[in-house]
Amino acid sequence: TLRVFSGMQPTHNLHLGNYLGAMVNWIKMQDTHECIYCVVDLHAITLWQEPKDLRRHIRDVTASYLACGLDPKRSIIFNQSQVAHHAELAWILNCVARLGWLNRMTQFKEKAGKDKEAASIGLYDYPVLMAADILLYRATHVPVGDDQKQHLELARDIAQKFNVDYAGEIEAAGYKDGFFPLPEPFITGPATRVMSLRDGTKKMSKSDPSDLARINLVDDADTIAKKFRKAKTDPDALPSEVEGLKGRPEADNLVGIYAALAGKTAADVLKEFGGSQFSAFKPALIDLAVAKLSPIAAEKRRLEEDPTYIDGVLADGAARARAIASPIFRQVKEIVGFVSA
Ligand code: AQP
Repeated sequence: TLRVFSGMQPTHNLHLGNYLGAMVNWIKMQDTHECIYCVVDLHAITLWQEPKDLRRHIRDVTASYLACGLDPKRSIIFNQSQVAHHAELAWILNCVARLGWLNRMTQFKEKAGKDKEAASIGLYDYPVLMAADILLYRATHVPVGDDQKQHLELARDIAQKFNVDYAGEIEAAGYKDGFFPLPEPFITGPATRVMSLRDGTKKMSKSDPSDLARINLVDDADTIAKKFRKAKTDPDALPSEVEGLKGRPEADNLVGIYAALAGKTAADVLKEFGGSQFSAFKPALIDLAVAKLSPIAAEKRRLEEDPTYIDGVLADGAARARAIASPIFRQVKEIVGFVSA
């Protein structure tokens, strides 16, 4: 079976980067794959989260998932900490993954900042937990933004090493091509890496201290308009060919955002807007963004009024996730050599 797994951290409201880099593909894949979408709260606490904020963000991100168009009847939607196997499998995979592999992870270097000694061990181990999330369901496809590419490669390396280390047991259990499928990254579309609106060389991020750097999925029309109006640009007109965007990160970013929101390619957008100044392009971008994002914000506001419904979606999703994960994890324990009742 083709099985999709992906997740987002409940550290803040979702932003346009999360939406265009990942969510748009999550929604589409519901039509073609069995989909499991997680609110990765265990990942969130790798950096300090105030408990009352975390609680709110878990429900907020779930509401955003639903408001964006994830369908809890078709997809499994749940929060990671309700399915204990994620943490249990992560431990086993910690003993498969090598220190040298983790030492190469660039996200840890960025998020740990200057004082690496003061970073949590969880932050360092983040990519192993992510591998566990995916492999626990023997997922085959992982739709993510470009920034997660390196972590996906690590997940494949871990799966591969597990398959080789335990090849004898795995074969004896009747698996011909290894126990874990090597998960395929699914990183596609015109906006796999949405950049900050204030600095075209930095990724749009939840943790950017400037709210002007990102469009949040809950921003109202006036806020969206203000942020795009203030978005950094260069003084030139838009080029008519994609090659003309080279060395112009801000222009490249805004064209990519427009293309992704319109369901077009960057080349199509430049056919229409090549030669236009930003003073003409930005209003069109604002209209498009408001038209696409306002219904999502409205639906999220509606859902927020019913936390019981949200908690019910998560409980139901967790039960369904557990039903898939339990037999897989039982098999992993047997392969490793644990004795159970
Ligand atoms: N700027 C982005 N462009 C495209 N895709 C992005 N994603 C995140 N930022 C961008 C994708 O969104 C999914 C969920 O991300 P996450 O919440 O797990 O990851 P994150 O990197 O922690 O998000 P932020 O916003 O960058 O938070 P901070 O500021 O805490 O680092 C993933 O598929 C990710 O690729």
